[in-house]
Amino acid sequence: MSRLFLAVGVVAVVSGSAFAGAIQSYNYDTGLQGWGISGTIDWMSSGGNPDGMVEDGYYKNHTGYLYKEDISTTGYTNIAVSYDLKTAGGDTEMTTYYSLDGGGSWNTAETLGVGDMNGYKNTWGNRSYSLPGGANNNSAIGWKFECWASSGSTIDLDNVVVSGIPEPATMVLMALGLLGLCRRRVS
Ligand SMILES: [Ca+2]
Repeated sequence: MSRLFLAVGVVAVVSGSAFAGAIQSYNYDTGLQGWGISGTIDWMSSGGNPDGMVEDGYYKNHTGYLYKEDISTTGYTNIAVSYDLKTAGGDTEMTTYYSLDGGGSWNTAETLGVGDMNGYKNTWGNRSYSLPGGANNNSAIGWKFECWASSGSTIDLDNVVVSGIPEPATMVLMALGLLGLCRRRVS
């Protein structure tokens, strides 16, 4: 048994440090990459960080939505979403939502008021949000941006990344594989 615990420990440490990273990445360089839009949001072929991006607003003074409801985190835990944000012009506001059931119900992740959004005026910044445990190993994660930009103002979004680390069950399977190798060597 000691070999099993050793193997589990080694794999867990290696997985947690070396294999954490992007599960899905969306740079919008050549299109929406499966994301849906409604309201005043449009895909733009330039102006992003870099290249293509998604933009809300500009002389529209209404609300736009950018959303995806079928992001899979199967096999991963510690799920987080990060994205690049830039604003321009006057007042803007944005609320982000996550879904654990393919868009059936939405939960507020963050609400960014005018003051928060002004911190991203005319320069790209990055924000990230950690999802709750229900997002682990889930084939139907949803993420939604709700953007409001006053007339003549814009909200730019780029580089949405869903990240995580391999779930424990995956690590244990890898450890059992190592244990099997140890036994073959002994016998
Ligand atoms: Ca881009």
